[in-house]
Amino acid sequence: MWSTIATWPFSLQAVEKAAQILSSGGSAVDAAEQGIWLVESDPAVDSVGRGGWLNAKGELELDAAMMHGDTLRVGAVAAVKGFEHPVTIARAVMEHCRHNILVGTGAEEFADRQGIARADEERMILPAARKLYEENQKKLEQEIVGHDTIGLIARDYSCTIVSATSTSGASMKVPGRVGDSPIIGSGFYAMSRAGAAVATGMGEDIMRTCCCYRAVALMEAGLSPKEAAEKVILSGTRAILDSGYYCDCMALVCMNAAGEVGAASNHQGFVYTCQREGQAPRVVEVTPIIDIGGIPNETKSQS
Ligand code: SD4
Repeated sequence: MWSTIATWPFSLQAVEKAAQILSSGGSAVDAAEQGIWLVESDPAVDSVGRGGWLNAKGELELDAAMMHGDTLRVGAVAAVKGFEHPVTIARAVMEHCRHNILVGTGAEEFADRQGIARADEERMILPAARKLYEENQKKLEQEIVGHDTIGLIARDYSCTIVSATSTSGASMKVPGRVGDSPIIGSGFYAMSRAGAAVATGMGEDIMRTCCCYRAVALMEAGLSPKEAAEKVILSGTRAILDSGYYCDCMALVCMNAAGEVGAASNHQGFVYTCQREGQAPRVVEVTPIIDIGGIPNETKSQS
């Protein structure tokens, strides 16, 4: 049975594309990559690829990753500039590089050697992102909002599970900042015999709690995708709050080895999309397992 799940309502187009590929016998790798392409190119999605949030220097730096659940091979790129499809560079790292993660110019030069096309700044940085950047410069750090990732999991007819991510990361981030999305075990993980997970939310907190590997380990131990996601989000949020710091948004979507899916969030408004063999695509709003919404943020740590 094929199955796919992804983060946020804007992932519906990606899930539908992935479903089309999976249902016609395509691979989970192709489904994840080509699904994510649509979101990376969509100018209406302001947190992924083209049109994404800018960093503190007004540049568009992108993070992406892919993991193959049969081979445990990983490809990830961080702080990449001038490419419309960082997920394709991540796939190329996974398939053709002896390393797991490449950053900045090293990733860009690797992409050139792989024949992946560059995109010029005019296409990638859109007027709305520039305008927001100007407005954000007048704001205090704690007033700046904006980050979201497409994380997508696909399972094909061969029972291979692949996870992949793509994001422009946190708006006004320090140049060179790497979020969770290209970090193995934090922003993504896949092991076909156990399941897969992808995360969205504030990368610094997701990395502190290694959300995705923990969720896959819990599914391997027999928890359902929903139970695993809820346990990880609840315990991670509590651990950060108990340490005396503000905990930012974190959400997870999970798939087990059988292709069943589930999700959890620590805030209102998290939505995922999914589709599996024999079913129509669904858009699902997640009831938070713990809600950080009402928690004051004066303890928030920034540097
Ligand atoms: C990051 N986790 O770079 C990403 C952004 C995100 O919802 O997913 N926000 O921190």
